Amino acid sequence: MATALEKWVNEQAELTKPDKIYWCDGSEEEKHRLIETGKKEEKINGNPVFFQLNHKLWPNAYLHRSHPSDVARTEHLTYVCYPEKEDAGPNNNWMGAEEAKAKIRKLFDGCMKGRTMYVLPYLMGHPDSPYAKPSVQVTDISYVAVSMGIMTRMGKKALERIGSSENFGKGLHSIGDLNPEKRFIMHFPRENLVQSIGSGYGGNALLGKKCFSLRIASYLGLQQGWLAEHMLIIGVETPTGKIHYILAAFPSACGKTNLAMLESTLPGYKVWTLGDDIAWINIGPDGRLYAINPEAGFFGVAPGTSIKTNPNMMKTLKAGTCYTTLFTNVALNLKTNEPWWEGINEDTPENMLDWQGKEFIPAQGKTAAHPNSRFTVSIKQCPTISSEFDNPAGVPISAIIFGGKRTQMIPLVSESFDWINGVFSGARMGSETTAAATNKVGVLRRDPMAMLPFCGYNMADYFRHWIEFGKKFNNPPKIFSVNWFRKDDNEFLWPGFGENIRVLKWIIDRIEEKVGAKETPVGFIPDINDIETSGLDIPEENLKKLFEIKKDEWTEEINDIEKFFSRFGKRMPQEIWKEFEKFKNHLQS
Ligand code: OXD
Ligand code: MN
Repeated sequence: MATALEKWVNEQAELTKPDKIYWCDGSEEEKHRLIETGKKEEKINGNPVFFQLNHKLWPNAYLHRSHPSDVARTEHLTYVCYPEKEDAGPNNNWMGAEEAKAKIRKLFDGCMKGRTMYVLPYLMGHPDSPYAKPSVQVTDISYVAVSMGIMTRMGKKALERIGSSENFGKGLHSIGDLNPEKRFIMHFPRENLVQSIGSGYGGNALLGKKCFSLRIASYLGLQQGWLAEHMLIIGVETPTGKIHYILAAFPSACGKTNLAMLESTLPGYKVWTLGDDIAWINIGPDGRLYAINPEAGFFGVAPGTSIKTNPNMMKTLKAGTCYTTLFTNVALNLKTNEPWWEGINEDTPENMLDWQGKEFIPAQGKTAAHPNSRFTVSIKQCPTISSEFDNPAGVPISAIIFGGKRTQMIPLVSESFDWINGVFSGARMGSETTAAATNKVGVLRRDPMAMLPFCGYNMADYFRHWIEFGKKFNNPPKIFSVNWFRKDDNEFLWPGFGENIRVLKWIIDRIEEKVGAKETPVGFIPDINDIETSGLDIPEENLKKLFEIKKDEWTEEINDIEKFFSRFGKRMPQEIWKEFEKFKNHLQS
């Protein structure tokens, strides 16, 4: 008798009518075969799905060019579908579950005719982890099948974990005809189901990532008492050899990947990488918080990545002797057949194709690589991978950091007074938008805990969940806020990148109770003498400016926070409003 999984896959095939069905095992040998198919048989916008890059310099690396209208997450076409609109909240686009299904069903009907349906059984999390979740995605494009093979643990172990159970994540994906008018990313959290059509872009199409591991998982976390967060996970080793595990939430394309594999400029400090995008946080058997990275790879932003800004990522990208690496929408150096993007090095090669495969003419003033061009690469290639990466229990958490891209006002680092004040500092977070989504770039928007585009339910309930969750575990981690991006006279005040270890050091000194701090309305801030600046050429005046809190600058911010919180009406927890009042009075007094 067919299992629930086989039955579900057959139903998807009956609807989409592929010519062939192929069950993926996730092996490297299979990736090579799928890449050959993508090179020879499948087309996107008239182009083959993959181009081989210079394997001497970039082992196992391939280039993919997406449809020019399909280069980033499309938040306006992303829906969370519950029977009641209130359950999706003002933070989500909502469509009634039945209406959504009827609408999208028509688009899926026969959409795989002439194509292969790839069946991808995968696990988010280590196969032996009690926190791991099995899922299956079907898709009709080799690029998504190969990418999911890099980003998840795919194959036999996932099938074993699903067995005859009905309890697995379900994802139906097709690139459809790539027409943005017929593009929808629909989530049905109560059914553990995602249906996505019309896009091959990472966040819209690799359903294990944002769709399942954040939107659906955040809802599962609400039901089951855990958190799914848009956070990197690192272990920071101090000169004594002690390792503190830290989580950090930043909006998309704000440097999470760089921080996740930071090359320390302070002797004796070292950062170990566990994840660069998503953390699932559970209460462990000893009552402490533990985090796992459900993913197995990085889907990072290429522009700006270089030996100077992120040497460990450059090593990761070139280490692909065992695993496949993909580049999406970067430029191509025709002389050397290498990938290229703005910021990779100082020179712009002469003979290049831009991200769309057209001759690159610098005088036209456009970038050669798309600003949201990406790499997809296995975490196993990362030279700083933590020895705990495969620990099924996860790592115990000492601190949580919230950060946004703010050119004004927000201090380099501050520490919340307690858990609830920390939840408030995450809830009031704002950040300037980036090219990771198709919205306008550089506009300030409130992005609580960097989860605005990813929380799969009403964020008022999400804040309440954070508050309630905080009452259930021992040794609550301290909560910090950081901002690497503050400017004065249009110049960044802080050097960032590897120098951010100095901020991590202060955070650890606070955890280890080695230094005091000054109380301000936004939390405790360092005495500037407690920030280690040896070997760093930064004027004291700039350090002071990094921590300046000017009352008049905050009026607009306070109003904006109040306006944002008010959108949640009565559902907003009173505890958050109480923190807001304290914060406002403190800033205005
Ligand atoms: C991502 C994103 O791809 O946040 O990680 O957009
Ligand atoms: Mn992300």
